Order: sequence, then C-alpha cells, then structure tokens
Amino acid sequence: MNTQSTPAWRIIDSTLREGEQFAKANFRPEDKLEIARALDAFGVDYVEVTSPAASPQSQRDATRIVQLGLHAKVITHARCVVDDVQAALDTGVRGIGLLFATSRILRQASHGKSIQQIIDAMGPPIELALRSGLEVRFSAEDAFRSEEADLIAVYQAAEKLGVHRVGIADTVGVATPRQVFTLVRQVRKCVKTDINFHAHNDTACAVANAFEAVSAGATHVDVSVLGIGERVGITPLGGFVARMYSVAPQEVASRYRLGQLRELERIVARTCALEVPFNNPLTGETAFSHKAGLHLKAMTQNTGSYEVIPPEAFGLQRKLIVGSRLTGHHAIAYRAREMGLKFGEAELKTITRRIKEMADQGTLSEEELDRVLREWVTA
Ligand code: HCA
Ligand code: CU
Repeated sequence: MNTQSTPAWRIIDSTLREGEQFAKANFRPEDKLEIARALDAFGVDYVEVTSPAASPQSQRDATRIVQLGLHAKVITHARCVVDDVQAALDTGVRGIGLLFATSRILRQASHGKSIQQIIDAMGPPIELALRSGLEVRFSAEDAFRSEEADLIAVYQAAEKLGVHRVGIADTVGVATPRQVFTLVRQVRKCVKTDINFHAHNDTACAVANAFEAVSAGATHVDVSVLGIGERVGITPLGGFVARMYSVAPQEVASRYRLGQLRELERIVARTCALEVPFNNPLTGETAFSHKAGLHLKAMTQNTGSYEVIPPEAFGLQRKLIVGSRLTGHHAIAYRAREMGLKFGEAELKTITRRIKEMADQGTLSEEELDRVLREWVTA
C-alpha cells in the first residue's frame, strides 16, 4: 500500500466505551470529560461512549459528553434492542453501533438466537435508530469464528434496512492479518455500505489487522488510547497512527494533531493508574533512543537511517545514547562536537576505549560521559 492507494479511512476512538471495559478503567465523570476533550484536541473523527442503557451514570455521562459540543461525532454502542436505542436517543448522540454475535459459540452462550432470528430481531432497533436520524453501524460480534455465509447474510440484511456501515469485529483477537484482508475484501464485494473494523489484541495482531482491514477497503477503524479494552484490549490509537503515518505521512499529519498524542496517552494512563509502556510506539520512553555504535554513526549522518517516523512530527525528541559499551568513535566525536570539543582520530579511539571500559563497570550517565570528554581536554 502506498500513499496514492490509501482509501479514505476514519478513526473511531472507543476509549470511553471499549476502554471502559478495561479491567483497570473506572472513569469518573470528570475523567470522561477530560478524555473526550483530549481526544477532540487530537482530532479523532468519532468518540464512542458506553451505552446509556448500561447504568444511570452512563446515561448522564453520555449526555454531558454530547453537550461538550466536540468537533468529533459522539456515538454510542448498544445491544440491538429498541430500549437501548431509545436510551441512546435521549442523550443526543449522533450515531449508534448495534451488534449481535454471529459465531455458534457466542450465539449459544450469549443470546441463543439462530441467524434467521438475528435477522428478524435486527429490524425494529435499526429502523428506530435510522428514523431518528442516527448514523447506524451494525456489527457482527466474533466475526472471525462465524460462518462466512452467515456474516454476509446478516450484513446484507443490515444493508437492506439502510445502515451506514457494517462492523466486522475480531472480538477474541484470533484473526491473522491475511484472514482480515480476505474477509474485508469479501464483505466489500457483497455490500455497498461503509465497513468498520474492530480488532482485539489477544494474539498481538491488532495494529497489523487494522492496517490490513484498511488496505482491503475498511472505511472506519476502532481504536482506543493505549489500546485499553477487554482483556489486553484493542488496536491502540498510537500504534495505528504510527502504522498509517509510515505509509501516508501528509494525510495523517494534516488530519490529526499529532503533537497531542503524548498528552492524550498520559491522561488515559493517569486515569487508569498506569504508566505508558516503555516500548510504546512513538511515545514510549525509548521510542527514539539509539544505542549501538553502528546505529549512532549512521544516525549522526542521516536521521532517517534508523527512524521511519521523525519524532518531531509528534512533538517528540530523539536520544542518542553515546556512553555505553556498545558505543563507537563516531558517536563520541559527535557528542564532543556538540560540546564544542575537537579530538584527533587516534585520540578519539583512545577515548572510546576508555569510555567502553568505564561502561563495562556499570552504567555511564550523560553527565559522566561529558565529564570524561571535558577532562580529557584539560588533562
Ligand atoms: C464486545 C463487543 C465488541 C463490539 C465491536 C463492534 C467486540 O465484545 O464487548 O461493535 O464492532 O469486540 O465484539 O467490542
Ligand atoms: Cu471489542
């Protein structure tokens, strides 16, 4: 996939819906408002909130988020029943995602309906939502453990009712990127509605799967900040944005305020009493740290050598770790130049040997490294 062939795609952030299903998320009303505002500052296209039918506080929270007057469309997510649609309508949300599980295992364990009974039950809630002017998605929960013929049957029934998009949910995180590409392609051939993709990360494929879904024609992708959701969660906003930025930098940079990502993640991490993972794409503490001598040498020549995404695009900074046992004389020369010091080639090699010996004894801080260089001049 290259920039030209990237189809239109939109981000649905579900931190305030799927994210609320995360074991460690217990959002207070003010947390939700803060997160909603930060999502809007970043520029997500949709903010999905917990079903107002879930609890009285959920209903009040949804109403308050709607009243913020965000640029993003505030939508909700509910069981495919008339009462839940009515509760959603009372809050003023602009869209709704309705769902039914279509796999045998969940049909038996969850709602007990056959595919035909699902199709019959879909009508009244979908019609009410559409009649009321909502943007409507109909999702098949557990799509990747469902029969393809069953999926197509429910999607075509939803299309006939007039839904705006159908949702393909990898509810248990079992799909491979290739399976996702194949299924989205197949659904693309069978319905004309937009296609929404939702991926859980149980087998660590959620970002790759969302990317393949977009490549195959999905128009909407569900994400959450830091990926929070049931179990290990879903496609993380940051990882997905990194993935898309690397193929369509201008498009991504013009549509989203990338410099807001770190703050958004910090807010969500704080409300869940978590740290941003050290190896998080883009915003992890070490996301732009370079260490080995070979890497450092190339990085001092051209920062594209070992970075596909420039940290500046996200308001972040790279870090060259010069004082380690893996360092090299090019890196030492670079740091010396930054400090306004100059050494000859042979001297640099001697200094590098010394630095490596010192680093072998334990970690060498930046200050210690600088001191060694400075003292070398005066020695
Ligand atoms: C869940 C529902 C869901 C819904 C996704 C969708 C899933 O199991 O809690 O409506 O597209 O993963 O299937 O999050
Ligand atoms: Cu989910």
